[in-house]
Amino acid sequence: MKRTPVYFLAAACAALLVAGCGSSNKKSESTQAATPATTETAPTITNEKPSGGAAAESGSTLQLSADPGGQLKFDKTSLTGKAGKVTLDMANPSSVPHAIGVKGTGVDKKGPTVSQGSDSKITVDLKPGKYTFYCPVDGHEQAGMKGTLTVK
Ligand SMILES: [Cu+2]
Repeated sequence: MKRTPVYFLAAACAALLVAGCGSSNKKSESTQAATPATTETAPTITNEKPSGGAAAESGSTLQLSADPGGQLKFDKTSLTGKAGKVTLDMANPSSVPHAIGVKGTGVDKKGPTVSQGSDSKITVDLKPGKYTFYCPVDGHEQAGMKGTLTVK
């Protein structure tokens, strides 16, 4: 009577392990084979959603940074983005306050001036063309804190 439960448990465990392994393997294999991806292979590369509805979802973010050494420049002098909603996210690791702005082709938007350790962000709706991104803090753009944003 004492040993029966042990044998029973051991046998039950072994059976479960074998059965569990075997059946789950077979199951996942047959599931994958039986249901090939039918919806993800459609050629939808150029299908842009009409402007309006889901613009926020299709927006892109461009990241840049102010010069960490305190010079009046960004870490990039050119950026490339996709037409639509574009967010510029400028990190400011410098002890000099900076901000991010975009202007050109009817656009003129400035982000908040932020101090060290913060990000200045703006989101603009851009058409294809060339824009200027710059720091709107007095004198910074003139000192060279700017670059070209090309939108395609
Ligand atoms: Cu600046």
